[in-house]
Amino acid sequence: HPMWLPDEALRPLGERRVLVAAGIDDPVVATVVAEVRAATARWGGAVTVASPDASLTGDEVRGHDVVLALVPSSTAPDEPTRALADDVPTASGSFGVLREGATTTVLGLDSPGLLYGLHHLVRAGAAAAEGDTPLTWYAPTNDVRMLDHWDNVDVHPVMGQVERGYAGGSIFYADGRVREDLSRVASYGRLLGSVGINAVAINNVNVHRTEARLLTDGLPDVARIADLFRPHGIRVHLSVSFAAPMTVGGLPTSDPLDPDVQAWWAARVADVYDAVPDFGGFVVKADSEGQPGPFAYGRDHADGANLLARALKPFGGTVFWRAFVYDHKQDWRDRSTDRARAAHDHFSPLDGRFDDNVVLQVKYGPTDFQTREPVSPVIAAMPRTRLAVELQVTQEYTGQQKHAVWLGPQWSEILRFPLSGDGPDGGRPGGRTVADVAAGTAGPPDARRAGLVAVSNVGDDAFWTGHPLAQANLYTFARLAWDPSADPQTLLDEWIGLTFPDADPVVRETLHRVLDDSWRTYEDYTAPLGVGFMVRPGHHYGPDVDGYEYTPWGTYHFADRDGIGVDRTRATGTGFTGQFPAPWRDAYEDVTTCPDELLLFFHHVPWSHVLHSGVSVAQHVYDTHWEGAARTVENAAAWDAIAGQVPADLHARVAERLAEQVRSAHEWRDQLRTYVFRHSGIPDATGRTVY
Ligand code: GCW
Repeated sequence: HPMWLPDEALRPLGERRVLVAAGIDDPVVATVVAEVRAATARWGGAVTVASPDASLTGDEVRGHDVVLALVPSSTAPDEPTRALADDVPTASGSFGVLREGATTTVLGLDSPGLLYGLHHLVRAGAAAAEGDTPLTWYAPTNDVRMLDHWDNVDVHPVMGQVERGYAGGSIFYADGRVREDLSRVASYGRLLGSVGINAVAINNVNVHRTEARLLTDGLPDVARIADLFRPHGIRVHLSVSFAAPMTVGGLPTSDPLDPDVQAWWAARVADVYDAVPDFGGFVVKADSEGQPGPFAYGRDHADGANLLARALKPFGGTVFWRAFVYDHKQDWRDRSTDRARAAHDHFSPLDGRFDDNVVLQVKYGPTDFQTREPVSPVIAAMPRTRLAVELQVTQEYTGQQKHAVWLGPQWSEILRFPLSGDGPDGGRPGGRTVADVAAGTAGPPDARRAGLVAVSNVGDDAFWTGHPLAQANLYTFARLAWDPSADPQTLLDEWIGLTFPDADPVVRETLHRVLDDSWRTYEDYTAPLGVGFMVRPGHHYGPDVDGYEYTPWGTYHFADRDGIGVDRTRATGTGFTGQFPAPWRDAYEDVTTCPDELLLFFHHVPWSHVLHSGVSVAQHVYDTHWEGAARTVENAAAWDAIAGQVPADLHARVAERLAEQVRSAHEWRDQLRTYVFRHSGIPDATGRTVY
């Protein structure tokens, strides 16, 4: 399945006379030429490839409908150069678009910029050939636009081939090694390049035995994978184990301050760059969920990250060091330990100690990719650290690609969240948002930029993502990584337009209807009011209200006959609210100003507590679960009604998943409503069935 690049989506471009004036020996330019060649061959247009040095006359340019050129090649005192203004952006990947007379000109600042400019035209479709527009520049907000794969080389006995993967096996690995046939990887690279992704990590952050050897014996295969991503402007990264000097290298220690350990990493990195000259760097999960780390040697995470950063520095590589560090073996009887506090407790004292080629990779929330969490206070606490925000495109806690849950609104809300502002009703204009911190624009002007990282939802499934509609999540993430201020609805529209280019308007309406509010619908029938983890332990699918209540994982809701929720206040609870900057530390502290949707994350309240919405906590659960489950039935019916208007295999796959969503949503509905009734004794005021 071609996802958002079916042949038809390239038709408006393929029907034109296109001139590409750029050096074809650049692999990304070669991709641009190949795209244009294929599209024009298919749709009847024509392509001319000119040397970048050829000074083109105005007539030569005007003889084409579309001109694709690099900025440096356009400095001759002729068109299209005279349009070049001073305000050319500097970020790699930037491009300008101009339309005069019958010619649309795309100027790439560099070869990725040319590729992104090409796909800008593809997205615009026929509209790209209408009217005159002055030169307009487009620059990515984030330098880092990355996807992490949690793919294992070996099939893991519990987690399988892809940890938290809901789309079949890995596109990289099969039968315990890197696949011979990597054609899916080539297609994937093309798709990602078309939406501006520029970095991929190809193995799980939980690094097991075989995977640790990608760094050594596996390098020729890593190089094969890098060769397939390079033409799309994407650099390959590896997740590495902090204990590799011992487990792979045979040293007696992995102490980051040990000179032999430092020399070992320096030598490994040199080998990696021999094999992959444009290697991106490492991703590291250390001292987390059993992964080794610097704590074993009494060192901190700055020592650990800088060890790897210094090895990578001479080659221009980056360390993505994850802040997902907490005690996963806590005692549920101990009410003072709060998992939500852990990342801030560990990392905020280290601000300013990380080398400039370290990016601290912070999950958006303080616990773990739940449907609803506050933003992580770590994001506000590290002004002297490059920081990337990590999202989860793979739907571990949001329906596992069985439920249609489009996460664009969730991500947009997180990215727009004002870390400093006037209060819960909205930020002060000019206040720093999560997106500003990730982009690096909140810091000093010379601050090194970072961006967004997400866990990919792709596997070897025919539709790539298991649920075909989950492709919209991958698309939306990539486009938000380019521009976090983009309206998610517009991005969904783009995705629909590209993926279903010939569809009847009713198809577009149906897709919007099923997806627009799907995140809130999912929230409605699953975990209420910011409480999380009411899922089946282990695989995390389906309801289990008390499943995690007496486990070591630090994920409790403390429901009893009187009430529910976690007291994280400074006054009487764990003090987590104190990790937030003003005004949030006070807004969250006070039950009267805490937003409803986060109430149970911050407070333990009686079942009868009345929300801002005017209903009690108990009644809120009764209502939202009933209504959320009912909406899944309406969505399934709406989808049935467009049978025959989208490809049959795709229609069938979505229909099968929507049916499972209906079943599962009713299971959630009935368990949650019944749980609340049995614990609180409060009846549902509407008299609907509780069991
Ligand atoms: O959400 C949790 C997952 C783990 C994952 C971990 C992490 C890769 O349940 O499967 O491990 O987060 O982000 O490291």
